[in-house]
Amino acid sequence: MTGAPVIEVVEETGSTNADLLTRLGRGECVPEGYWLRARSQTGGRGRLGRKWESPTGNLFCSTVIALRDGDPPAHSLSFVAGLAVFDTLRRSLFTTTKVELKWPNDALVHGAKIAGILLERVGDHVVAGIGINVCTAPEIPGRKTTTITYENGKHGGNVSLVLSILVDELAKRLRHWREFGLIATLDAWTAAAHPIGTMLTVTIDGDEAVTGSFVGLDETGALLLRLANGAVRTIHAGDVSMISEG
Ligand code: BT5
Repeated sequence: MTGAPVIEVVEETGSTNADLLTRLGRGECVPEGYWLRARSQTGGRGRLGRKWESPTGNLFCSTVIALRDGDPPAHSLSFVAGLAVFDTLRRSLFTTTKVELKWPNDALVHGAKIAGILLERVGDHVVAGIGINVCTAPEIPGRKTTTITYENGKHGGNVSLVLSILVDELAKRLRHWREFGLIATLDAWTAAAHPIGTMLTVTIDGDEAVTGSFVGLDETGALLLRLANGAVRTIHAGDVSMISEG
């Protein structure tokens, strides 16, 4: 059983993910339901060694998932976290604002990145780190970014409230993943993602670029792309950019 959530807030740290990985790595008990939030992060991390811009006023937090016998594969927690972020944004933005998940786990509003997720594993624990742009959109060359307050016409800048929604939604999505299995989570993710037929370009290993239309996910969560020659390619890892909706 998972206890009631506990949220610890610190003024500043390098990276909330790094902090939880260190604690777990030295054998400290960090129970599921524990969340670490930093008001400011000096070394926010993205995937593959990239940087997460962490201006004060945004949400930076990490939590731990303790893997259990019978859980779906750990990598699929990326979809669980993506859906929790999606639900959080849905509850934090005007109902008319369209939120879209982008494989593997970006959250976009009108094509601009509003949140990012970083999953890192140590033994039988996964640290899920989530950054949500609440008040400040960093300027990043070649990339559109946005925030909850920008999309809401300056409303909704309460970081604690956004976190309390996220804590609730992650617990719900985690329960659903454990009770109903991976396929149910993948179906929910597909419904929240770019529509079938969206033209995507995927960069694999930093150099190979593959373009095709989004067919869906396979039963493991890999991305299925229909190429120009009609063949369907299965992609297990890569960075996606969207070209258009087909
Ligand atoms: C991510 O990586 O999107 C994962 C971000 C996870 C951040 C959280 S914050 C709490 C926890 N502690 C950490 O240290 N990390 C986690 P990726 O898919 O690799 O995207 C990184 C790319 O997004 C960068 O290379 C930029 O192009 C862009 N980016 C960086 N900061 C951004 C921001 N605040 N908003 C939108 N885009 C950003």
